[in-house]
Amino acid sequence: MEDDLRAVRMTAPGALEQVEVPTPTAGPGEVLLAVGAVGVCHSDLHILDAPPGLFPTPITLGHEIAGTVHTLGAGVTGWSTGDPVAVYGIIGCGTCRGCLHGRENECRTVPPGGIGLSRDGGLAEYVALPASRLLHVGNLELAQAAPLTDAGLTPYHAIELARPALRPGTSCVVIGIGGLGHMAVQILAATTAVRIIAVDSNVAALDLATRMGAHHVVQAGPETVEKIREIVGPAPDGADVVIDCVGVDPTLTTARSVVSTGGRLLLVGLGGGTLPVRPVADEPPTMPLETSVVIPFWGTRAELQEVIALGRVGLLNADVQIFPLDRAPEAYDLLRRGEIHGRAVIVP
Ligand code: FEH
Ligand code: ZN
Ligand code: ZN
Repeated sequence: MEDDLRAVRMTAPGALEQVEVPTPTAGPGEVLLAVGAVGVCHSDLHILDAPPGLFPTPITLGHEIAGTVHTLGAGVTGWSTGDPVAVYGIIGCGTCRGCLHGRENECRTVPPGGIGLSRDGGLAEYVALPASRLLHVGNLELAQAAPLTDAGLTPYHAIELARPALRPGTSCVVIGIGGLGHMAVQILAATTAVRIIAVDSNVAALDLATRMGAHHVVQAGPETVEKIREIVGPAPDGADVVIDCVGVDPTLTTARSVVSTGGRLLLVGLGGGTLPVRPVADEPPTMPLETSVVIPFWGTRAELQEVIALGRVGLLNADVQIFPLDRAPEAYDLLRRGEIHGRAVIVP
């Protein structure tokens, strides 16, 4: 094993650069993974932009990882060199109520513990991580398997939370057909019989949504709400479920303006927008009665198993844009400028 490897690190708050670092070794209970692919996630931009001290530096970013097992640490069983795997990125504390119930995405650790969050991630040629984070991916291409671990898992978990409302013949609006939105459309098409309405300002994204199973598309603009309401009907009826994959003020306003009485708003996008909550009062309410609002976070390991199963039977395919490791900073810049469609994936 050569001494140093290439990694893309947050070397200081806000600073992303490619560096040479010593090849990690697999500790007890860990494996050394040869990284096959790692997705470029908007949350990495939030990590880069976070207040100093919230996330450790230097840290190798990348929390959406697939690869092959290179070496096993002491005590690791059930895995073999060469196994193709996906990585469940969360590392829960194991003792809080969320973790005890298998919902490590509800872990009370702050900031969230995880690969590429609290310890080195996958933007490198190799990464050491707990064997407990691995899941088999079979013959899935690694550039397809990596996006499943976050761009797929996060909307899948959100849809699972809303599944009781996703009855045959109901309607679900997906706002923002980017890395998570295009996966959300596929998951709805593969696992429900709801009417899928995709909303985005970009025509190419709407074309992608149609190819992925959306029944209606609405180009966002001055009349977004009116166009959606032509499909879901007038207030106080409306969309049974709205998944906002963007999370900025305009999309949150659209979401709360089209959701039905008794509907569910899933705020998946971390765009920093505000959702005003004003029940019936002197002023008109900001949302209909009986609206449920959920802020999903990532997903569980059990759900990732199901997401991988969808991928392995061809029902969940990420629209990927491949970049080599040394163009990772460029990929993040393109993502920040809104110029990545589908999911950017780094292949070291
Ligand atoms: C990852 C790390 C920190 C915050 C949010 C995220 C999401 O991308 C997980 O889906
Ligand atoms: Zn992410
Ligand atoms: Zn915990």
